[in-house]
Amino acid sequence: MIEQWNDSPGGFHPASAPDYLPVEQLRDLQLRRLQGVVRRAYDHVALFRRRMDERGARPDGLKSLADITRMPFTVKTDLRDTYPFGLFASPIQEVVRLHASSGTTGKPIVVAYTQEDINVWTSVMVRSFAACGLHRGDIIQNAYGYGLFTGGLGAHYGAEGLGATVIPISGGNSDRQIMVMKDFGVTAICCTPSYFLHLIERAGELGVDMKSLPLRAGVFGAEPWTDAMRRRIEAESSIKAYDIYGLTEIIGPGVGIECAEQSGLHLFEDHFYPEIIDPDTGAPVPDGTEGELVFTTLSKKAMPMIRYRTRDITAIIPEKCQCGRTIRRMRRIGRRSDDMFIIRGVNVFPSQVEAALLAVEGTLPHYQIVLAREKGLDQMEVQVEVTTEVFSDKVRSLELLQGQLSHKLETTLGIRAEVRLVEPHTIERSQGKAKRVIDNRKMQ
Ligand code: DLL
Repeated sequence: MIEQWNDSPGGFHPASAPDYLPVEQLRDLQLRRLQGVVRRAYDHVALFRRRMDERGARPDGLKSLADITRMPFTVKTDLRDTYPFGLFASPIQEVVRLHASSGTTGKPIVVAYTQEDINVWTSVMVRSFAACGLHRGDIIQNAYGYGLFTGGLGAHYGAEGLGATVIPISGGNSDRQIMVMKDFGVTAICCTPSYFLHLIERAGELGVDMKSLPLRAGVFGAEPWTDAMRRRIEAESSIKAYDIYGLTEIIGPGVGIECAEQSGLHLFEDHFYPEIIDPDTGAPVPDGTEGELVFTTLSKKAMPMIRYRTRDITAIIPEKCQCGRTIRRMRRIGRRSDDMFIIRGVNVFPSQVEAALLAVEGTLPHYQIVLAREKGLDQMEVQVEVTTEVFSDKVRSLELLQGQLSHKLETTLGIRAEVRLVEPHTIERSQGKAKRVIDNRKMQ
């Protein structure tokens, strides 16, 4: 049986069955699991018990999914304040794995998994890969970092669980990545989209034509990337680029993934209950409306999360997906509520800059935003690499491109930005999450 589903692109993986549950059944399952996880959090985690008591929100008061709004939110600082093990709901004897995510400041946050949690994580990653059309016989190069970061091991277990062949190469050493990709006949790669762009570029320099390789799918996530970026990736490598989403606090990668339709990310809502709230008031917003994404883990044992505020901004897509999955979709995450910066009173998100830059021909998908303060005034410089042809062309064409980009940025953002065209390779390449904004204002 198992052999048949998993050897062909159209095959159905049994692990994907919950993707297609009738909605009523899914809601029943979610409610039962929600009641269980809230009870577990209340009984085993002091912080959750105190917060629920303060609000008079008892676990046995949860009669419907809508009652979830009575529960308190959890935020990132709660994980820092209880560092390292304060939110664990299982004794350490039952914890088989720890991961951690480094924040921008201070101590990392630590998360725990029981064996059951690892099994759930593996299953959502199997479902993720299956949704991208991967199956047994695929050779998956896993270039997410192995270690405390969840990307490496999360994708690794998922690829093995799928029955595929996994190459645990981890991030970095681009020349070796390209050699392996070519020599081992890799059919799918997992890494951040920015790192894959770097690999495309490096392959070109090494004389390897990615388009002629068997590589056909990329499972890209861990950082925001636009549709414009996807088009560049797909055009330059002849692969299909899928968006995968997840976060350490909830499980790691595998919270949501695109299917073949590539129109929004299906959320594995039988395990992660999504809500969208108004980030200012905390009130739920209707499907289709943009707001902050909040998750409650429905089956986590070692470290349940109740109404965790991700700071990621998106909307639930109300329409059914063409693929037939019943689990809901969210729009791609273009921004976080905390990656916005303010320039002369105007709110700017890096993703807006990316979309504007890539809309203009002659740019390369490598850019950085540098913020500075001169004489008390905020300045924004957008550095973008341009093709060698443009760069070696007459000064005139550089000026023309610069003018086009300035105009595009101004109409998109509503403010003027300095545009600096730089030669290929000027901007630092990342092996993991790209750093798009350098804010020098605080240092001045
Ligand atoms: O980045 C887990 C992951 C690994 C996801 C591999 C996908 C692939 P953290 O380091 O905790 O976990 O970072 C989580 O990264 O809240 C988002 O802001 C951002 N993020 C993750 N995936 C996407 C995505 C991993 N597909 C934070 N699009 C999240 C946009 C993403 N942002």
